[in-house]
Amino acid sequence: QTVVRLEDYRPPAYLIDRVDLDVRLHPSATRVTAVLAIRPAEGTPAGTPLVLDGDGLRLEHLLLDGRSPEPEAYAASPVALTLHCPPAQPFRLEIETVINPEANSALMGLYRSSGTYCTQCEAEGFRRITYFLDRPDVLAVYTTRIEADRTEAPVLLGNGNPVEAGPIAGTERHYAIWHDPHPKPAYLFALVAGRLASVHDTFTTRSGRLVRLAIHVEPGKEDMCGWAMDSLKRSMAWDEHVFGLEYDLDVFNIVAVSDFNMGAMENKGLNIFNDKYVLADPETATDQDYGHVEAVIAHEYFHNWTGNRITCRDWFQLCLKEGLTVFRDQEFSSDMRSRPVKRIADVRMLKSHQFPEDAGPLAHPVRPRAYREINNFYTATVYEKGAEVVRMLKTLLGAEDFAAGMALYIRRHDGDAATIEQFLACFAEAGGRDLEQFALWYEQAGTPRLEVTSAHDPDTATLSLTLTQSLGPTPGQASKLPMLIPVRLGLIGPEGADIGLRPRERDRVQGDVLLLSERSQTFTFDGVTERPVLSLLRGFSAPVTVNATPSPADLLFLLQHDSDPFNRWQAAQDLATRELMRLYAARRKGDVLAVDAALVSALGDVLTDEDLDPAFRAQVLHLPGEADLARDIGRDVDPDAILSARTQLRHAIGRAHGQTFASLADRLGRRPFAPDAADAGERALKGLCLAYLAVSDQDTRADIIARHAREADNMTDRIAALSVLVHEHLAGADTALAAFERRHAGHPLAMDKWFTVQATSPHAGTLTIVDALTRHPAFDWTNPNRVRALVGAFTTGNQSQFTRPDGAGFVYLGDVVERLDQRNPQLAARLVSAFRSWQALEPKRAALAEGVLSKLAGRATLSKDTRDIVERCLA
Ligand code: HT7
Ligand code: ZN
Repeated sequence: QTVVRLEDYRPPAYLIDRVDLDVRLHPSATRVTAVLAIRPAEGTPAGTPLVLDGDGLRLEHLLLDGRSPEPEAYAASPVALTLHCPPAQPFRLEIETVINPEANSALMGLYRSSGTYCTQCEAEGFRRITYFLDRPDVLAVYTTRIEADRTEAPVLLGNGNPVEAGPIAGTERHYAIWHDPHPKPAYLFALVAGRLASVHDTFTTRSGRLVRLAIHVEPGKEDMCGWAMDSLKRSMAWDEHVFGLEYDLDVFNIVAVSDFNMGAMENKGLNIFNDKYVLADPETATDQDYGHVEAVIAHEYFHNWTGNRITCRDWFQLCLKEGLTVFRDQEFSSDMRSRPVKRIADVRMLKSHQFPEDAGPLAHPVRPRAYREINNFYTATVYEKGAEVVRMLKTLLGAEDFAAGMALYIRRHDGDAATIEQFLACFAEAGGRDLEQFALWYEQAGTPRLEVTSAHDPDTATLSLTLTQSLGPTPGQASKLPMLIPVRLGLIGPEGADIGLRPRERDRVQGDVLLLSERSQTFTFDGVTERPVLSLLRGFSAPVTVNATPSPADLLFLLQHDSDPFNRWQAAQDLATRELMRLYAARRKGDVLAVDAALVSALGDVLTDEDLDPAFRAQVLHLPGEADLARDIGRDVDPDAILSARTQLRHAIGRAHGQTFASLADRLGRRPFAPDAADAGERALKGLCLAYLAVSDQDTRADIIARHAREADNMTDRIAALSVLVHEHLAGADTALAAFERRHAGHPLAMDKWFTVQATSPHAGTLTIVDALTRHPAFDWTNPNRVRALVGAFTTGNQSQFTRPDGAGFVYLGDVVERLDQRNPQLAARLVSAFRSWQALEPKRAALAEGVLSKLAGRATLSKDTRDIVERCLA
């Protein structure tokens, strides 16, 4: 397989200034005529061949400046159209291809989802539509004529602004022409055609442009678009207000489709979404879904500037648009909701998805240097760690210089296909900084580890703090250089108040941020009369792990007093993790220890502290997950012992505070549903109370929970109660499952939750149930959402059952991957990534996982996508 390397990047030899597309839609034979205005780039020697990319294409006709070229002047294959000796002057190439959208099960290029024609061109899907220079640094102005049967596709949408539309006389067909004045790479091209219903609104930009907004969905789903529309308008206003960025077309269209490989796509003026991230009503969507819709709508909208107006030079720069845009959507959600709770949720996500990636065979830098299949690099590292790197930049520069850097980046690179170097240069310039060492965050894979030791001297009233960083080897990177790590620090006095920092090394400390740039550095603080408690890495100021060994008393103190809410939560997590590790170690030796009563009591204090936001309380009482513990254990992992340790601690907490859980569950979240952060927080805490109540010794617990499942008037409460019934095997679970199924049978996204609840049950029969559910009428192997909700939830959300000691979970995933691989390689490759931490498992399980991976690797027909992941897992 070919490896693409960053160092091999060369600017394109030819440029395409204009693209005129004529797409005559037909289910199995869509005719695409592309007229390309091409010219040699400056410095291209005359006679340099022009090689256009294709993927599975067949050339029907070719005209060069209006004439058929001689057969020996070109070569056409499914993967390339080559002009051996193109003109040295600008020329026009007219290319006709015929493609089959109905047969396109990979969901890349032009395909059909429930009858709607739609496209997905990122990263390399445009080449499945026509031959093209399908690379992000070739920017063209597109005009698209779409033609289709009027009954089959009354709605015709393209990029940019609508130009004209009308019937085609004497036929059942009609057409629409769209023009996008903003030059763009092919990956941002889109068209949609189908029987769609629409919801409309408007937004007036601050410079007075009236933008017509529309969301297009399957007929009957219009009532579920209100939240998405509201989120869109808030996103547009926020981007103007916070970044000074306005929308730049007269229309903004969003289309929701049910078959989609990822979350959504930021095509210029025509965002296409997985319907999961558009449709929301209280009956079928949880608070979490509302949050996701808001965030994804914002994310795709924000791409209009960070991604579309300024795009990537090549796919190695993917984090340039994705990391930055995730940072922007996180900030948006923080402003819309509780900032600390959002930060906790984001860090939880980073630690559970990105840290394991960084710790295993799939580790790669935020900006990778090589890939075999670019689709496999839409990862937590590029997205979430990429966002953390931007966040650190803001921490290092301060809000003002960061804003100046962003403004310069937009000013300087509008219309460019840019690089990380160019992005960083703007911040270096605006902030007057040297960011050379900081740039290592983009280059070095792995999660840095910080060792912290401190010494307090009451005689001199000084505190010295020594920070030592290390970064282990990752694939292709044996040794690493020290990074620039911003460590936000608080010192807390005995009364619980912050002590002002008086650092000696003033040039290495900015406000409350220590700048760790060497392997080991000591920071000295004066005026510290009494031993302070350290609050390290406040707000999770860098994506690192910290080894500081504070005493349990100090952690309890932080949980009670830290002025940084993030670190209060972190202290609870550290306490719980420590306790779980102790219980785990004992269970591995066959012992069962008593649970630490101080931890249980401290969590009870948080639970009943009415001064704290319910959402925050829910986060504190939510114990680290099984996969989080596995990651911290790191080697020779026994998932069954993890599950037992976690279950033991949950039971201890449930038993100690059973009454409180029961009464809170009764009291909380009783207002009629509204998707705001305050109400959502109450529902989160209520759900958590039900989960603990289930493992308490309250006699009526099963009845109470079953009642919650029965009487819930919204999906958040219903699914929370149902999960508890099913996962705890309580009486009433089957009845509640059946009731849910009856209620939501006609709604696939709601049924996905029903699949997920059953797939994530930590009981021995779960795999058999998962397999049986694949034959349920609501399940569909061809729909990625269904597959992810059932099989994906089992492999990534049910550690103990996926890693069953008999290896049946691994074999099952291997079979599923083989089954899906030819149909939808991207989906298969994502699913097989669940093996990424196999080497950390205890030897017997590891050998079984390796066996399945090796068998897959031996399949001659494996797709490029899946083979890439499998072989990297085995390397
Ligand atoms: N930029 C979009 C990425 C995406 C994608 C990539 C590969 C295959 C299918 C895909 N669909 C969407 C989404 C985003 O990050 O905004
Ligand atoms: Zn994105």
